[in-house]
Amino acid sequence: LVPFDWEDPLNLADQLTEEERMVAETARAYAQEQLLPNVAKAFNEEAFDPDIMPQMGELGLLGATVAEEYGGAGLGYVSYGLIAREIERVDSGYRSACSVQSSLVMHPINAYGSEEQKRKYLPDLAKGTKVGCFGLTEPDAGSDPGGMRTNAKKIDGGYLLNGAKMWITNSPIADVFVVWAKSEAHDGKIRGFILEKGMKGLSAPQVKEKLSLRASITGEIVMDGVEVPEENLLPGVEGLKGPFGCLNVARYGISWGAMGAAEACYAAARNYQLERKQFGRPLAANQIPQLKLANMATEISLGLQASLRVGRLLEEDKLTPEMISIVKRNNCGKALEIARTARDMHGGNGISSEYPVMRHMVNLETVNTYEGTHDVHALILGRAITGISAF
Ligand code: TGC
Ligand code: FAD
Repeated sequence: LVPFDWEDPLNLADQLTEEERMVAETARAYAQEQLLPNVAKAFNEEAFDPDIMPQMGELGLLGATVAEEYGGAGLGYVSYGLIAREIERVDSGYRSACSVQSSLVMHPINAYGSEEQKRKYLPDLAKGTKVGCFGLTEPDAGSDPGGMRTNAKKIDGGYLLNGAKMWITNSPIADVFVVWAKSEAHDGKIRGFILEKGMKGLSAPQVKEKLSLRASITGEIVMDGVEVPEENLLPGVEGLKGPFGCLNVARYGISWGAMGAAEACYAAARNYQLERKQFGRPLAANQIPQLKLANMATEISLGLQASLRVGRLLEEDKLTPEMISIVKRNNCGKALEIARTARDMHGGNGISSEYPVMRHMVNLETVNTYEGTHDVHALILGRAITGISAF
């Protein structure tokens, strides 16, 4: 009989190719050796280390699925998911930085951009020497991005953008801004624009004092009559399917990432329960903790299997967005539950930043909300199941 591996109960590793295992090992070594030692300080001080993006770029962790001719690594979607899992095992904020750059900035330029745009922006974004952000959400348009107010007016040689985006990962340090706006010249349809740091009228103030995702930097995007040249319009898409196409890939990556955070909490809880003694024996000798650990191992291994299945379908181009809603919603919700349980299993120590569990727990509150809240994904599924839109 093959022995049971508590860290990989359903032997996921056996379902991966040699290349995928190597990608995961590279990402894991980087995350554990370079990110983990500094994360508690970064979280406590609400500081994002700017060296992280070039470090990830150097290892090929940014734009992993983008073709090598544009600076990407030309890998499959399962490799992309494995990278997200390893980075988020350390912190959801670091995975955020990585997935925004890869799925929400490089992906739209790669999928909807002109040849010139791809050659101009993708290589530096892949290296991490340029940082990108994605502006869809607004102060009054979150779950309903179709209600956005940001607009583009046609002017000679380009467009004039006015509006404000809110809760934008990486925006205060971004060089490249992929912004979605209603364009008067295109019958009011939503179009994507590439803005660059330094454009007149563009600013990105930081949102401070977040209680979640503190190792990630978040801000606004304020556009006060920003002149954007014609060649910075993304030519290949119009309508909400533009941003949603990017969200499909990002949400899929998050489904892996959330499981990475859950695995970190499960491992920490197991370790703590084995080491801590109360009533003269390890906590792990009691039935209730064993039940909790069994539930964690079950949810994590099922969640990872589901993400792997969706990743393979994505690679075969056989995917529907509802499948992504299933894994994004399930894995984020389950990870949050696991983090809360792991925090409880650490007793008083669980609230200290010496242990990772409370940091993961508060991070996962955001992960459960962004890229479509838990309930919004239920409604996407409900619409597909019943044929009736509840929005
Ligand atoms: P709806 O009528 O459903 O669709 C409008 C058009 O879009 C198309 N579409 C999709 N296309 C591709 N993929 C998908 N998943 C798509 N979903 C819809 C649809 O076919 C239609 O196309 P067309 O050609 O007919 O116009 O639109 P709706 O307004 O009813 O949408 C409802 C809803 C709830 C599904 C949608 O608005 C939604 O998903 N809301 C959640 C918003 C969200 O996820 N925001 C994320 C912001 S970015 C972010 O959070 C980044 S955090 C990153 C990090 O730090 O990691
Ligand atoms: P709302 O839409 O106002 O929702 C509030 C509550 O109402 C939720 O519980 C929701 O589920 C519920 N609700 C909404 N509509 C319905 C309905 N019809 N039926 C039932 N319940 C409903 N956005 C970007 O564009 N780019 C980014 O990089 C980005 N990064 C982020 C980083 C952080 C740290 C955070 C917190 C958010 C980020 N977001 C980003 C924004 C994120 O996507 C939104 O917060 C999210 O989509 C929810 O929108 P909202 O906050 O306006 O909440």
